[in-house]
Amino acid sequence: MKAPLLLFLGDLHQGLTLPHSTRASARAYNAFKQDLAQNVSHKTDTEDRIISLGDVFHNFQVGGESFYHGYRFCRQCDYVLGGNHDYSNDTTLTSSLERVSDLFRMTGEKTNVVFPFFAGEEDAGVTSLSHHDTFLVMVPYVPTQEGFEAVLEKVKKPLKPHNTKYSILALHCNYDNPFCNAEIENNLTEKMAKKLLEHYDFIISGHEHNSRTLFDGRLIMTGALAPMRFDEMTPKYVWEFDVESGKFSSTCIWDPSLSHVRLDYGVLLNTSESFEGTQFVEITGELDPQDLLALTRKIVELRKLPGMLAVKNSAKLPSREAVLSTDAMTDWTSTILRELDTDEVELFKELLNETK
Ligand SMILES: [Mn+2]
Repeated sequence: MKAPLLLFLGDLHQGLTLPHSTRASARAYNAFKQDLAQNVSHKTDTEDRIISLGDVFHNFQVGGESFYHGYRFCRQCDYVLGGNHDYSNDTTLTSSLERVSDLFRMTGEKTNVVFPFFAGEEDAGVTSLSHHDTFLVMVPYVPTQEGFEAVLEKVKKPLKPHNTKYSILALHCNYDNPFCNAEIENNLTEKMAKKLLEHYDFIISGHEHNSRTLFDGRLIMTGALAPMRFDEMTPKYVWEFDVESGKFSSTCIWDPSLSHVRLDYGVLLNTSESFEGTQFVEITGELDPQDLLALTRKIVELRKLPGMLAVKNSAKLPSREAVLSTDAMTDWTSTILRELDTDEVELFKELLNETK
C-alpha cells in the first residue's frame, strides 16, 4: 500500500485575464487551469492531504465564474493559505477567500482556510498539521516584511509532537529577491532560510511562478500551477511529500515543450504546421512591413484555433524612419486598413503602434 502524501499546490490566480488572449480563449484558459487543479485531486487517496500555498484568486475580490472556479478548487484542498493577492488594506471589504471560507462554514466543508495576517493579530494565521510521521507548519502571507520576519522568528523551531519525525514549513513568499516590493510581498532571505533549515527538514513556498529548488532540494519554490504570462513558460509541478519516507518528489502537470511554441514570423508564414494542441504561440523576428498584413491575418487565424489560449506578437517593425517617410507610411497604413476585416483592424493598429 502506498504511503500517504502531502500534496503541495502553487498559485492558481483564478480571475487573471491572460494577456494576448481573446474573450473566448480567456474563458478557455480559466477552464484549463481548473482542469489541471481538478486532475490532481482526483488522483489522491483519502489519507493524502492537499495544501494550496496561496493566491487561489488573482484579485482580492473576483467576479462570478472565477469565484466559482476558485471555490471548487478550494473545496478539493484540506488547507488553503492566504496569499498576498488575498489581502487588502481596506478592512471594510470582504475578500473572495473569506467568502469561500464563510461558505465552507455554512456547509460544513472540511477545508481550512488560513488567512493572511492582520495588524495586531500576528499569531492568528499560523496553523499546523500532524500527519503520520510529519509535522507541517503553515504561515500565510503577512502584510509587512517586518511582520513576516517576526512570525518566522516565532515559528523558527517547530513544536513537533514527539511521535513525528519530519518537519516542513509552508510559506507564500519570494526567495532572496532583491527586487521584492516589501510593501506587497514577503521575502525569505538566504540568511533566514539557512536559520530555519537548522530546525526544519524542508521549506516549501508558493508565490514565485517559475519553479526552483535550493539547498539540495530542502527549499522548494513550487512554481504556479499554470503559466500566467509568456515569461512563465516553464514546467509546472505538483510537489508530493511521502510522510513515511520523508522524501519530496514532483509530478509535472504542464509541459511547455508540448504546449508552447516560439518561432520567427517568417517561419510562421511559410509553415504548414497545424498548431494542433498548441496553447501558447510567441512570434519573434524583425518584420518586413510588406508582411504586416499577412502576419496580422495569421495571428487572427491562430487565435481562433480551438485550444489556443494566447498568441503574442514580439516581431517588431524596424523604426518607421528607417523604412519609409511618414507620408508614405500613412498612405500605406490606410491602404492596408481598407483591406482588413473588422476583427483584424484592432490587432493591426496594435502592431503598428509598436513602431511609434
Ligand atoms: Mn503571491
